[in-house]
Amino acid sequence: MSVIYALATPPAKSAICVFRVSGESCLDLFKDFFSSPPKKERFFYLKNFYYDKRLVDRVGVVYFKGPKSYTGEDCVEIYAHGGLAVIKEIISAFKSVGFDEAGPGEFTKRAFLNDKLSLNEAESVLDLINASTKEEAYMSAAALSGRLSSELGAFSEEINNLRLRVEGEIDFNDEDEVFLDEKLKDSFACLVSNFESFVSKCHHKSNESVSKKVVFIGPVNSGKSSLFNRLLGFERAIVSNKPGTTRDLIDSELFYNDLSFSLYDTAGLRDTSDFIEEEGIRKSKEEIKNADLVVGVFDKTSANESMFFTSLVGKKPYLKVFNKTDLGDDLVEGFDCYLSAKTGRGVGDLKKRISKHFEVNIKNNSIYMVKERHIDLFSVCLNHLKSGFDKFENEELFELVAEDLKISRESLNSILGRKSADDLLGDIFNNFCIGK
Ligand SMILES: Nc1nc2c(ncn2[C@@H]2O[C@H](COP(=O)(O)OP(=O)(O)OP(=O)(O)O)[C@@H](O)[C@H]2O)c(=O)[nH]1
Ligand SMILES: [Mg+2]
Repeated sequence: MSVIYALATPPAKSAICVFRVSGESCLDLFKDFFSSPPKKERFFYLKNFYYDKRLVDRVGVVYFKGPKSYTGEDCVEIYAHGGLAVIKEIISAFKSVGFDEAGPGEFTKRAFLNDKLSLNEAESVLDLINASTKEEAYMSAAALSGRLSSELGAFSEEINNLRLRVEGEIDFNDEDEVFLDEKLKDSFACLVSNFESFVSKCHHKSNESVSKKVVFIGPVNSGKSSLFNRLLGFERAIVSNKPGTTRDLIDSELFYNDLSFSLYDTAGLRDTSDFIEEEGIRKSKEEIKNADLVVGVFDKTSANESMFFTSLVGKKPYLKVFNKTDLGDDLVEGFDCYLSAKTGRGVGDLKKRISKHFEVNIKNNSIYMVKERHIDLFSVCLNHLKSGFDKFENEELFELVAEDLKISRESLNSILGRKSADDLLGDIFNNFCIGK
């Protein structure tokens, strides 16, 4: 396999950037960059990195000799200063000696192919990176730690043992003696119930809960940008008493109650002849389609427009907010929240409502985060275990029982990645980021 490299940290200015390199004997190619390449494994060196005989940076280097590395191959990690020019020069240096840029998930794919991770563990790496709540992170870490794989492996073994015992019964029945082994029946029943309770400990994150996009809409001057800033806790969007201040989409991340949301401030909607503002309004309407939750912001003067916005939002989840309560005007009925972006009063209630909307219903006994693919295979396994047990109890052909057990076991082995088709691996690893 070729030697691959990737920037494992974001391609942005930062204190430190990390590069990973993997491939058999890749260390040999580092002699071009260092006056003396690192020799000792797993030791943090501080060395001058040269490209074209010029000093690029003084970097940290760690060498992992395969198979004791993430990918199972020889690996080198470089910790450089996170300047864009430094990043660019290191990439040029790597290319000059023939390193290939890694594709999405290629490091983890190699780790899987070299038996460093099972397939489901490799998938958990992505879940851990994408976890946006504390609970999701803990469940993904539990799945990645190997505990899920060993539970699955134990079930796979148990099913196999049971199948061997059932096959033994087939020979026995050949002698025309129908005799149901009660111990075997108990083991079978126990396996079905244990597997059922194991499945209940696995949590599947549906795609809807991955994105948490909250879009603020409303008439001009209602205080959308003020509320957006108040929620973020800093002045991100420009606020002014001039209607039509916001003309483009502005987004920012908000962390609240272990959840993170993307908030979008939009241009207020009104009839306008200004081309730029019109474009902003078009984007605001477009953004409603992409939203997971829409927050309509109104004040006393625009409250009567709320019906029009309700029709615009259609079936999307929608919270209607009445802003500027500090002005002391009479409150208009029919809103979900009454608040003042200026003083902050009532804003906590809005935050709670937003976070409640996205709360993932994680069952109390959930331990592992799993993929839809796993849930589908769990149900194949469970259905065949149950139908095998029914056949066994009804003394149907034991060959059919053995076949059910065989399919059950195969479905668990597919989760672990034992005998995986190439196209399945392609689907899984293409969702990864470069550098993982
Ligand atoms: N008294 C009071 N004034 C507010 C409040 N929220 C916003 N304002 C004022 O209302 C005006 C408009 O605020 P913005 O936040 O720019 O309103 P917007 O909805 O983003 O306006 P556009 O971007 O033009 O659509 C500004 O003068 C704000 O200071 C509030 O809670 N109380
Ligand atoms: Mg605005």
